[in-house]
Amino acid sequence: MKNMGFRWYGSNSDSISLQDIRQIPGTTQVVGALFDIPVGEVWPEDRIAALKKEVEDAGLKLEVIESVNIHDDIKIGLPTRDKYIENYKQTIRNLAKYGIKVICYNFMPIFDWVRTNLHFKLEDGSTDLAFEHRFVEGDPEDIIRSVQENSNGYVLPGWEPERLAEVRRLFDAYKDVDAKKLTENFKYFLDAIIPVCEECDVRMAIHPDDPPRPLFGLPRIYKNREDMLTIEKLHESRYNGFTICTGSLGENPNNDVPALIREFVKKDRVPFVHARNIKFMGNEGDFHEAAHLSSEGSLDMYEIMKALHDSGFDGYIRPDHGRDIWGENGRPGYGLYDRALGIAYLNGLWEALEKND
Ligand SMILES: [Mn+2]
Repeated sequence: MKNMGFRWYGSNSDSISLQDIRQIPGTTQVVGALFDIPVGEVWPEDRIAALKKEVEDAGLKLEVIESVNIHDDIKIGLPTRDKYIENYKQTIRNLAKYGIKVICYNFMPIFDWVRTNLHFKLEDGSTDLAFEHRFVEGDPEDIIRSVQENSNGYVLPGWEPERLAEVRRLFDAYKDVDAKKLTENFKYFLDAIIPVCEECDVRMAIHPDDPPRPLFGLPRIYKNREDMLTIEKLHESRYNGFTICTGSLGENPNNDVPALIREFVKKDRVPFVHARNIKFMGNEGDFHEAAHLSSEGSLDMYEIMKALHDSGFDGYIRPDHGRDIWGENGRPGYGLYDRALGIAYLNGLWEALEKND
């Protein structure tokens, strides 16, 4: 696939080098970000320029940013949101100057993705991320402690210590924000930024809520097809797009992921795809992540790639979380080997689909 990418955390905080990524066959894009800029601040041009140069010097491209996170004041709808929205608009303009085409982001309150085990052991001895609902029925602070104790010293996206320290304050701030209010605040944000995106040719790609269900009593607004129909209408524009994360959406067995791809790619609303597999276990909605192959999980990755192919998808795609294999003990979900295997597999499916035309 021409725009196959690999998520990278930067030379200071990723054990994987750009040269490692360059050596994964059929990989052209780095999906990057400036992880140390506090949420809500403008991304400085010189830092964007330096990242871009570093990636290009390694023979790769930087056209997708994941993520430019959204300040909680915007999601809560506080008066201070206007200041943060202005900053966000300036960040979009700054990124556009350096050839960025897609910004992946999410609109989840307080937490980014949630897992209850970062080292779930599979039969073959590899480990991956898992989610079991029974572990999140209690106090959010229990799960926070568990994530911090199990992340191998890495800071996971959305789980930065400075955010977690104020989690109690945030829960209080969100107490009057239900799904309706969150959707209104989302529309307010989109109405402000999408005209800038149109002007700069940068497409927004919201990531699904992960897992796609309410947690700790907090609302979730991108869980399924119905939510996608609502979101696309909040601001009608191809610049108001989706990241289709096959794993996140697939974590609800009622979501037909290939059908969602066919519907929304045809509507030109899918600039970015995360391709990964999950395997259901135990109670409904419980799962562990899996190698990318259809045979290893509950999702049919051939049907997913076929849906992309049949719909004429020409956006950006990357493998999503991988297992820790072959003795690798890196950032949970973001090791080198299993994601590289994922790319080889996805590219193989794609070649077969192309040649079958
Ligand atoms: Mn994803």
